[in-house]
Order: sequence, then C-alpha cells, then structure tokens
Amino acid sequence: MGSSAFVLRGFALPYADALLSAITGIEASSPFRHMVTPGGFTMSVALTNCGKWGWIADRRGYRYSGLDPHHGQPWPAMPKIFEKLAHEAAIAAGFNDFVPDACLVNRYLPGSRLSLHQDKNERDFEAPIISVSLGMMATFLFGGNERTDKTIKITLYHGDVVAWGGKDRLRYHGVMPLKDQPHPVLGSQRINFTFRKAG
Ligand code: MD3
Ligand code: FE
Repeated sequence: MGSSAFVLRGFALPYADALLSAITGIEASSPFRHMVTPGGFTMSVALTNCGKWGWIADRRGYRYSGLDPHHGQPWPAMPKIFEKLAHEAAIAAGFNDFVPDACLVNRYLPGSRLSLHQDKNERDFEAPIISVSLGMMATFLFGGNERTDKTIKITLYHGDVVAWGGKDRLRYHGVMPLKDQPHPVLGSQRINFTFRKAG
C-alpha cells in the first residue's frame, strides 16, 4: 500500500465479539439504512453510525450530522471499546493521539459494493482513518489522488484493520461487489467500521 497506509492483519480479532454485540445496541436506536445519494442512487451498502458525528447522504449532499435523520435524536454513543480499538490500531500504524468522534458502520450483503470515492467530509485531513472488517472477505480497491488513477486490489478478511493518513488520506478507494462466501460467525454479510475525526 502507500507509505502512510497500513494493513494490520487480524488486529481486531480480540475485539470481534465486543464489536458485534455493540451493534445490537446501536441498531436498536439507529437502524441500518440504505441512503440515497445526491445523484438519486440508493446505496447498496446499508449504514448507521455511532459517536458524536454520523455521516449521512441525502438529495442535498454528503455531510456529518449530530442527529440521526431517522428520528432526529443524537446517534448512539461510541462504546469505549471502539475508541480503544481505534486508538490502539492508530498507534500500531504510527499515528499517535487519535481520538475518533465518528464511527460509520457499513453492512454489506452479497452483491453490495462501494464505488470509488474519497473521504473528504471530515474537517481535518491530518487525522488518520481506521477501518475494521468483520465477516465475509472483500476485495478493496486502493487508487490514487485522481479518480482515473490505476487501482490495486487488497483482500480484507475478518479481523483485519486498515489505518491510513498522511499523504494517503485522500486517495480514492472502493469495494468490489461482494461474493457470497459465508463467514462461519457472521454468515453472508460483511460489517465494516470506519473510525474518523469528523468534527
Ligand atoms: C481510504 N468504507 O465508509 S474502508 C467508507 O470497507 C469506506 O466499507 C470501505 O470507504 C468499507 O468511506 C473501505 C477501508 C480503507 C482502506 C484504505 C484506504 C479506506 C481507505 C486508503 C485510503 C483511503
Ligand atoms: Fe471511504
């Protein structure tokens, strides 16, 4: 990967049970939903958030909001164990003092995909992003700073963590349509958490 992007294989395995049981609480108040992009496309990935800020898409654009538009209430708090995982993974990748204030939770089913994009709704591009994969494997696409730059493919497995920042922070990335290769614990789904400093 780029010089400021790191794949930490299996780093989240000790946290997997805690992450999965926390999802039950999060989705009870802020359910997974398929957002509609400003262009009018319904995302194949279902998403929810926890933490102070949640990422949303609607016909007006992409942004972070302190309130879940589903019910107009704040997003569920970020569990302490999420903060700890993100902080420890950041340190392992050489990013000190990372304290996330947003956690996007993406749920993929067979066929779900995420087209090439940059993560640029955050206020501060100095902070890294930490991504945690659980469940079915996915083929991740990692491009350059322009949409048309060549991409490389990286397979991400249950428990893998990716940390990126610095000069790689704004690189285009995406996820290929998921194949149905059921995971022994999660079955036919993949859950991805991305921890960010949004505010
Ligand atoms: C970006 N999620 O939610 S995270 C997203 O697997 C998102 O759900 C994907 O992109 C997912 O915005 C991918 C993993 C990742 C890894 C390395 C990157 C994103 C990256 C390097 C540069 C930029
Ligand atoms: Fe992204």
